[in-house]
Amino acid sequence: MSEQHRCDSLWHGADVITMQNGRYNIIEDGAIAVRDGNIIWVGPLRDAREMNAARRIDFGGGIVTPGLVDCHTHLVFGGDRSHEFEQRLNGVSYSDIAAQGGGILSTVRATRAASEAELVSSAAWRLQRLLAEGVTTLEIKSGYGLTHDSELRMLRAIRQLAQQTPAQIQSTCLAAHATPPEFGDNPDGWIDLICNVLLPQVADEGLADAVDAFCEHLAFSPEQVARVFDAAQRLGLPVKLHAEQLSSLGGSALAARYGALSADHLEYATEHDVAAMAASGTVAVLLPGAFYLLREKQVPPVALFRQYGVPMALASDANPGTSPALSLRLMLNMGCTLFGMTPEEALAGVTLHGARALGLADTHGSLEAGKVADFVHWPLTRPAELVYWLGGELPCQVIFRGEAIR
Ligand code: DI6
Ligand code: FE
Repeated sequence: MSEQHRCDSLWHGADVITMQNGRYNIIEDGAIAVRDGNIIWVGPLRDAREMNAARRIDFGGGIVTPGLVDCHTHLVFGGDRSHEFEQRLNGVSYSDIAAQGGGILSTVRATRAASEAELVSSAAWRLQRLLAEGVTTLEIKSGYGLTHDSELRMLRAIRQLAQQTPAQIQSTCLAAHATPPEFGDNPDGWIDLICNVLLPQVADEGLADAVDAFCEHLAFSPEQVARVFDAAQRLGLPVKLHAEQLSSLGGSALAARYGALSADHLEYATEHDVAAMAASGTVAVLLPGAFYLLREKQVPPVALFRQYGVPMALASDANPGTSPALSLRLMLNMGCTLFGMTPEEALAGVTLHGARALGLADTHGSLEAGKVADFVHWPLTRPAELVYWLGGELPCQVIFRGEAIR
């Protein structure tokens, strides 16, 4: 028996949906060999006879997918905004709520008032809901602190969640999310502080894996975003951008010029934006939760992304204002029903392309030799069922780094 056939565990007895190259690539009656938390072999069980496995685990039917990836969340925040949701449905307008100090600034106040431990424990509850549905990798952004200290506190809370949770958690600094009230008439002053003080410290302490900004009329201009991206680039941090959510400002083409990992939302992206993203390999992250909650009408240009070969990811955008989403599986359904993605594209969007939007595609997002052994067993017969069932809990067994964790 050669060394290359020795493994810690051989998981078998289910159809394996590998998602290699973003396609289902179904291996009927497949098997996955794991050593030291990594996949060393995937194939039909009948070809695994020579495997010298310390443990063999029989799933007894069903399908196995890669662990799901939620590549865009704002899970860490203080308070919630269910009262504003109710107010809006009782006829109070967004602008009235904002004029009363509500909206994003109400979350900023609650986040500033929370300790790091409180931020961790309130986010942990939401995190558990996502993980219970088979998420093994996710990203969490800062952006509700909007002071030097409270942005750092959010990022430290994210790192703490990463340490205490059996999941891969990436941290993104989104200090350029909104202008803090203290900088009301001087947004450029906040951008200066981000570029010259905050980001250097964030990089120094290793608190973020990427830098994000919100490019929109009600947030920051492409010129302001470019300054943040220049600073990130000097510090060796990859960038991503909230772009073209409510209007077309050319943010996604700007992101592409900086080789961004992803541009996110994109309802108003033009063909020029899409071509630029294709040329730079920037992933289009689609966020149907915010589209749904804001009752938007313009859908992202899915046909253009297909035509230009721009990979599409799907994410929850979990945040207290525009997407209080605790289910990535619901986003799969919405991506198809609202945006016209196919179930195969949607599943690629929460596996391989989601991993790519985090710069993790070499190690995550598909079931292939050399990648981490993160996978999920579902009592289903076809992968489209993951997209098809609307809500309800689907039982699943989650394997993280080769160990069953739920
Ligand atoms: N996009 C959004 O939709 C929000 N932030 C962002 O970057 C809204 C965040 C909020 O309202 O709390
Ligand atoms: Fe967002």
